[in-house]
Amino acid sequence: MSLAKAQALSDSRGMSLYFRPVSQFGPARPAQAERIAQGWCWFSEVEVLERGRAPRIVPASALPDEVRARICAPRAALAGLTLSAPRIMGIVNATPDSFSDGGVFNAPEKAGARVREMVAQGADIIDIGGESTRPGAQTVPVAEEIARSAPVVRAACDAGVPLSIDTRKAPVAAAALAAGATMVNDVSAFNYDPQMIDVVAKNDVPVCLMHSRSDPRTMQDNPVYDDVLLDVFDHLRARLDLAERAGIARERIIVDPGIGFGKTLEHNLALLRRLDLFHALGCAVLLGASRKRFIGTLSGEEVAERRVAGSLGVALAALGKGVQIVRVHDVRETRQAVALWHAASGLCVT
Ligand code: HH2
Repeated sequence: MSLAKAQALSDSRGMSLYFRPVSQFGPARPAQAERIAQGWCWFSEVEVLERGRAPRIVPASALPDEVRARICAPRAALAGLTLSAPRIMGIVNATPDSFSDGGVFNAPEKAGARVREMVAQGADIIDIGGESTRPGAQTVPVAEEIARSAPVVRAACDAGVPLSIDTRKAPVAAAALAAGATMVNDVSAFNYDPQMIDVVAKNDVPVCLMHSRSDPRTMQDNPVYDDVLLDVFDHLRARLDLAERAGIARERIIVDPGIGFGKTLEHNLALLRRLDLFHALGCAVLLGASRKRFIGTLSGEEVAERRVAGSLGVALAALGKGVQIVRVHDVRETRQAVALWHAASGLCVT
């Protein structure tokens, strides 16, 4: 029985199959291998995942056509930035309480200078946020979040790279877009503010939809999943469908599994080990793991600023699974690591 027939059969029983391209990279790409998003990773095999069943590996030739098309289609440029090579998103938190750099860049001039410094260090995009979403963080009133973030966007909008506004709130996104931002990063994936989807649709800008569980205040209270990888995939698929129905083209959407947002260490690792599943959504994939708690847990490093090496390890592992964008605090170090990884792996980037 072909896999497509098997899929139809299992769908009729109300079950779903999930297809993960088993990503590889390097110079020895077999002639029959297919390229993930026409980028630097390729695959000859696919892992078929199903709830309650052991995964199995099948040749890439067994992939249903629709899924193959989603995985292999080139990703569109975002705000002028092509995705044929790994991209680095630098984080600028204009907040007093972010978990690793809170209070450091919360004056517009300082944050503007930080943006320019990150661009000089090799950032391809800058993500500016005025509200911490770390576990336990308190919600910031709209006016205050605008007062923190919009002046930073204004001070940085001649920096020469796309600026993204990291917010869950429509008025904050609208103010940042008016000030010169060209992308939206919503960690609630349109769940927090019902107006956000309209702001993105009307402004016709790229948007990152991240998986998260409830509110930052409570998200780490005993998170439970049926199957974290498949649950996160289904959630993002549903958010994508919603976005498309609102007129936001899939090619303008970036998906992100949301490391640390309502996830235990085991949940984070399960997502990281099979990140390449998310290419089956047909969008660019972003990963934000920089300096996060699980890096401290696994390395024994309590101080977030000293988790750079662990963050680089995770970023390179993600890029090796074809993730197009890594969101990081340490741009200089990430740029150097990516350049060396790229050269030493003999990456094929066109
Ligand atoms: N993580 C944070 C904030 N925004 N956006 C995306 N798309 N993905 C992430 O993983 C992500 C995110 C949390 O990190 P940080 O901005 O450094 O901290 P804080 O929320 O405390 O400002």
